[in-house]
Amino acid sequence: MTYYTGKTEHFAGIGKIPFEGRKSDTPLAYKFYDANKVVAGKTMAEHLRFAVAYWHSFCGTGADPFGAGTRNFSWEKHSDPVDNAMEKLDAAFEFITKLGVPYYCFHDRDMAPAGDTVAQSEANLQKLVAAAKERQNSTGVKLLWGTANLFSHPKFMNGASTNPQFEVVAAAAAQVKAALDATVALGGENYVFWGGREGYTCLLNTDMKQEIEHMGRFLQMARDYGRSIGFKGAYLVEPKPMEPSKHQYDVDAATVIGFLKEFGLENDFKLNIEANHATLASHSFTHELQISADAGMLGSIDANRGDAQNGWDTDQFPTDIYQTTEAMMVVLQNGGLGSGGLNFDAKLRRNSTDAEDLFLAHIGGMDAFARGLEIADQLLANSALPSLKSDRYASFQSGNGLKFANGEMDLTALAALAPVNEEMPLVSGKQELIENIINQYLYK
Ligand code: XUL
Ligand code: CO
Repeated sequence: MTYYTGKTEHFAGIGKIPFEGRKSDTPLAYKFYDANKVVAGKTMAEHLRFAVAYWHSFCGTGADPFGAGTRNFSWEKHSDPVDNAMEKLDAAFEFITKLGVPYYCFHDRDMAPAGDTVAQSEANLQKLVAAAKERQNSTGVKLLWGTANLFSHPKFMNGASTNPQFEVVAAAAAQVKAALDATVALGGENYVFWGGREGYTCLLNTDMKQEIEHMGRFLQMARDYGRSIGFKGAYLVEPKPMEPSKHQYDVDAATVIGFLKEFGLENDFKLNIEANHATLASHSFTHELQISADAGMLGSIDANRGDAQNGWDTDQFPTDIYQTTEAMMVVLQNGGLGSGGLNFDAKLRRNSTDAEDLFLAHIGGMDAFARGLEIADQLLANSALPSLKSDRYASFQSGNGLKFANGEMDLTALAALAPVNEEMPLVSGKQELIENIINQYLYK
């Protein structure tokens, strides 16, 4: 992949990021992410399928409730917002190709500004999609997923598909339809639904049953429309328990899996698991991945991290190799992510204001996952970890244990097999041994 520049080089002075290995002290070089290195039969690029998030990387100014943005975008220099969007697209492809990442993802409104009418908004999006398609073709960069922003505009203050006002539900449909068209036009491999305001701020004025039924119906309609225009990829729901709503219906992976099954969506939909959403739901990232994998519904990952002292969604770039190792063990045991990948739904800190900071953040995140992949592979292939887990269940592998597991006995038969004495020999969980082995492999 050679890097792309439009008329202006927006990240001037920064070239293509090379792989230099762990001994390198060059900040703008990969230490662990070697795209072509083979691990467990596949290249790192094939395992990790990294994607750059359009919204944080090219739209997030660093503004927060207490202060204005701190990042200045060199492409924001035109009077027409569509011209700014076109130049932002150039900057995005320059960044993505310099970084050497194979995928990107976007919300409709990240890429193209809304117009005054629905028709104008759709025309803006189509113009940008045509330009994005050209840049995809000339660089080989691909679209991991598209989505619609159904949470920023004031009309979505009470939700999109779950809004108590029918007109807003219809407006959400127009946006999702156009975003599905855009995703298909760009060969997107997945389509994401994150229900940012699909929930409530006050239960006393909310008919939860009706709202959740509307959400199910809406997703069925979106699925059918996407299939009718040739979308063959996976639909993904991204769980998050709260923020911006007090309560979001897609609380966590287990809740979403139950919801998808209730509405007959389980064959078309999988889950997009975000690390910081997992912790916001009082789960670990690994827990959410494992629940999804166990249901055969692990679709894709929004790779980021929270802050242990903060309760909210800080969307920081992942750096913790212990976490990425645990995550990649689940992914490897799942046989990969299928059409999914690892999207950096992460933003720079507000005081990271140098042009190179966006590169450094992604390099760190990619290296953390690449190293996690290597360690996970070694743990699964060479350590006692897999057998320490399966040995705990050895008593269900034959005899009465197997009969029980296969549903071949009733409670009376099971009770008759109880050991005579209340005291019995117990099998250790070996947690400390497992934790010691992981630490040993982290530094091997
Ligand atoms: C918000 C979030 C979204 C989704 C896509 O917390 O994660 O950016 O990933 O809408
Ligand atoms: Co996300």
